[in-house]
Amino acid sequence: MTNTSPAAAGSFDDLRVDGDRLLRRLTELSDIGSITGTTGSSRLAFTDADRQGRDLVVAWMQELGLDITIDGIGNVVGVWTPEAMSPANAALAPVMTGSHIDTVRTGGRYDGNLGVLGGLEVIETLATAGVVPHRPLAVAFFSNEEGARFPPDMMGSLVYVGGLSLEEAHRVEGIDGATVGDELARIGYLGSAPCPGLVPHAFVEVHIEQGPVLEEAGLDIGAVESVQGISWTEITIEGQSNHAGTTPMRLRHDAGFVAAEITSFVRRMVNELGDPQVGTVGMIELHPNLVNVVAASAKLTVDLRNTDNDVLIEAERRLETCLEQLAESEGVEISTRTLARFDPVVFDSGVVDLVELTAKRLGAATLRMPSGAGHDAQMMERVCPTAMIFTPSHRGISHNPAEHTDRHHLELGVNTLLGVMVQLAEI
Ligand code: HGY
Ligand code: MN
Ligand code: MN
Repeated sequence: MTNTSPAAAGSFDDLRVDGDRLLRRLTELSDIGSITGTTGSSRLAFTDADRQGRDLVVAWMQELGLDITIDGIGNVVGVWTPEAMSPANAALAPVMTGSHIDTVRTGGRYDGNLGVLGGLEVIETLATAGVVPHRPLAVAFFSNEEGARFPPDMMGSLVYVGGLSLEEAHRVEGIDGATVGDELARIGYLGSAPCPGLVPHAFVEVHIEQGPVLEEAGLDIGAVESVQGISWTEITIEGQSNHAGTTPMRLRHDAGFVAAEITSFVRRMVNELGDPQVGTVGMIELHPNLVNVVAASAKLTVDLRNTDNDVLIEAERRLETCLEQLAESEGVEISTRTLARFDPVVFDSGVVDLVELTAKRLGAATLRMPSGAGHDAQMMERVCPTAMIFTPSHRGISHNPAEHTDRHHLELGVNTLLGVMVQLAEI
């Protein structure tokens, strides 16, 4: 999409979202699954807390009179078609925004929630002002963006764009042994709307940066150009449980030691490859996990990311070599399972331009930048022109209940979203 005309820019220049209403909704949503003493929440995908969050946002969509659909992976889309819109325009594909409302176990108030509630806020602001865009607007929340309970991440939006079959997604077993299909049915969000879903005219997502770049540079808005590649691997190590006191070191097949070696290897390898390569061992489980037993087995996860897919592939190769060497030297069996693998994604330059232009018109200091985190927008880019709007994260903290973005930047991000959506509707 290259002919992004700023012509419509003047039509909403003086329109601003209602910051009080936005913050009120963000607070009310984060009170569900709230983490005591913090502003954060824990709403892992398809848990009861996720269901409660869904019910709340669906109720807000109903209050706005949106046409709501729920699909087979639980994605929820609300479409706003003002009565005053001409039938011809009402029949056009909508400009869509959205994000996710599931969280990690140590979730913050804004990750994902800002993108969904910001979309509601844009629609309510336009409806209240009597502004009729050139085409319908839609706001979605996609299921299981985090992938922390049921991998991969961005599962809902991946199914929405046809990148994963509904059957395959339903069969995914979570870290607690439940399956996606059973949990969706249990919480009442196994919808009937078809997957792949409605293809929007364009998609734009506002999200906190979740990193330190904007705040450290004293900037206000990120015009996100790309998302880095993501590689998640689950590693299972089968050793031999033995007595911690009587077993000489030369006779040990210690799965716990091997897990620790892999963890330190990942850090060394990432340092050798240098920025922007990142690597994380976020989960380690030992069995039987007892003080006086050499660990029989271990399961751990490795999250590798890079903007350059060739370097990411090199990192994966080095990890594989490390596992082969450890299996040999420690006499253990090592098996791996890919939990997620997404190549880097480049967003539509025309939409990125529009984000940058609109934010600048609102007085923001902007930066064109990549995203370190995965987002639903990276899946939507497969089917329509897409980009993202970043707001700064205080001290770059996220996936942490202390996650914070100040009100000024929350409003600036959602006002940018409003401008971009109205202009995209004109194109
Ligand atoms: O893992 C991610 O980047 C995102 O938070 N799902
Ligand atoms: Mn997110
Ligand atoms: Mn997240």
